[in-house]
Amino acid sequence: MRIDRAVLREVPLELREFFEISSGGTQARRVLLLTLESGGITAWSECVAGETPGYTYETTDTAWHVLTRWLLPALVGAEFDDARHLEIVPWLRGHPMARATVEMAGWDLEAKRRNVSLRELLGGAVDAVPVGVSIGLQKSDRALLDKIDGYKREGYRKIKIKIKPGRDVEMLGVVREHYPDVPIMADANSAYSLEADLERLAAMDDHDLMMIEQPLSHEDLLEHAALQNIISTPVCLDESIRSPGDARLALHLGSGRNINIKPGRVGGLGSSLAIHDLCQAAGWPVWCGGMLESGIGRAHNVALATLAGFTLPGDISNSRRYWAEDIVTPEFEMVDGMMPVPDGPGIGVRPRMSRIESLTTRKQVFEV
Ligand code: OSB
Ligand code: MG
Repeated sequence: MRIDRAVLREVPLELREFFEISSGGTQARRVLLLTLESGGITAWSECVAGETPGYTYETTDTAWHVLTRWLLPALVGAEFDDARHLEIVPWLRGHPMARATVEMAGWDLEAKRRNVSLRELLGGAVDAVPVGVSIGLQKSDRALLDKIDGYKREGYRKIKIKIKPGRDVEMLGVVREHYPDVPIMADANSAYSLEADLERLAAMDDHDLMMIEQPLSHEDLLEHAALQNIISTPVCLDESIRSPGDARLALHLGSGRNINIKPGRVGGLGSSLAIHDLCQAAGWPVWCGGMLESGIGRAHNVALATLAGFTLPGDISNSRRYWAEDIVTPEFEMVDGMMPVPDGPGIGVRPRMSRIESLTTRKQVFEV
């Protein structure tokens, strides 16, 4: 099989509401969409890099650069036995989100070549996955309570609340007072340090949280292990896990009790599977995170979340939680807090080509 053509597009999408985390906010994403063409098949993926280097060092623009300067020129014209392993430019260090863009389109391509769903190719067995919602920092406790109320009514099975110093323990206490039984977790996006905030972090134990996600530095597994030894709330790792090697180290050190897997953050679906397998062997649950994806990235995430180790609800919300109108048909919409898994070939949703073309602000074509 040969990659005949690759097209990288930049597609700005406005979020229905501002999404704020401890390191900053997002009102619109400049989504990079990749199509790979091979033998008449078109495969799709989305790059999850954000506007600023506030979650990781990658941004939309670094990913565009790495993809157009190195990854895509090396890919087009190359021959592969199995599109799940588009192992190209082996000397290129880092940039997992740019790399994952190619790798994930490869999985869609391989699934379509075999005429199976991405879920089936990945080895997932279920036809729907449990769904949670991630709520950004709100202006007031009242605003947060209203948001939770709405999402609870919609049927979300886990409510994730972004926190930062000053908007944490007391705020979670108010939430617990109003909703004693709702499955709640907090995500700090690395806003704390062990040295300055141990008392605050330990006080989270009072609020019966499912977990606290990435409280400490994005590259410190030792401190997360020290924290997990002190607090009883399970620690979840997000930013700290960039590869199966990081996961192995976290398991060895006891840096938490579960991992949020985002294929973009770890370089693709292959390494997501490896992390899943490592966690399963060690008895750690995993769950699928999100990066405010369009329906294209979401389809990959939903397929991944069908694997047996994904026992906690993912950040895989309805399309309309993010966008007035998604760029795929059908849009993603859960039923009873469960997201149905598309069962067509590959990602199983159809990109709305005319809408995508009309939104595209930047496009680069690579051909043999
Ligand atoms: O930390 O999980 C995170 C969005 C952007 C960057 C980081 C994170 C998030 C989310 C959103 O929490 C999850 C979603 O896509 O719904
Ligand atoms: Mg997170």
